[in-house]
Amino acid sequence: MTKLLSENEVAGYRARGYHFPVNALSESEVAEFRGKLEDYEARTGGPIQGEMRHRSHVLFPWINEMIRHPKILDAIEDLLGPDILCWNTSFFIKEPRDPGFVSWHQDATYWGLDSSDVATAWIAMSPANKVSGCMKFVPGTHKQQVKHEDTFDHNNLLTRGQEIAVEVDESKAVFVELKPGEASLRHRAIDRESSEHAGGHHERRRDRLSRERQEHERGTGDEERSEDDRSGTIRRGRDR
Ligand SMILES: O=C(O)CCC(=O)C(=O)O
Repeated sequence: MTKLLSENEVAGYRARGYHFPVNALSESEVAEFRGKLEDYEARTGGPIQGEMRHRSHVLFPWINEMIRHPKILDAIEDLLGPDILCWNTSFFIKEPRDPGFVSWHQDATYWGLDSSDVATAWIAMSPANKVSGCMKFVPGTHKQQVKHEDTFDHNNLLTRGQEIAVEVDESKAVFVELKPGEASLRHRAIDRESSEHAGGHHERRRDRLSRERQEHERGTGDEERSEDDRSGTIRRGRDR
């Protein structure tokens, strides 16, 4: 029996490689979490930067609280089972008129995790839509891992500008539009990208995502992965 998602939603996730929207945080919870991010940014004099954007559940108590939110855990349990470890958390924030974008990529190619029991919960803390540069997914692409190259484009929000080196059928792409408090769940190998914020008077796109994996999953010794392993935290179930 599932805890939050319906059997159909779980089947859809397995077939397409993603599911959204999940009604995760209430309006007051989003307002509280946003307030905490904005307090931090006001104290430090600008948008959250650099190392603070990653593995942030070990840096900010409120993010540690957010990754343990029962709705997120229930949805992840429906996909991965009861032993859940949060392996990493990141912010991908887009400011209006900022040229930052995310190229077409699959996380699975450079994470160095050896199992597909890994899902990402992406939680919108402000509207994620075509204007603010929401993500796009290509359904079904999680079934095949493809070759990537590093572009080092300095506007690319990925560390090395990793990009899929074969053609992506963009005509099939689905815009992942979310309201504040909603989440998307996605498989680690889904093809995805997100464009720059279109600017104008629209507010910045804020979000936070956490990478979840089943505790029994073992790695391949990749260097980026071992840094994340050191900050992994059990959220539900047991460390087997
Ligand atoms: O938030 C985005 O726009 C993209 C995030 C992403 O692709 C990632 O986490 O790898």
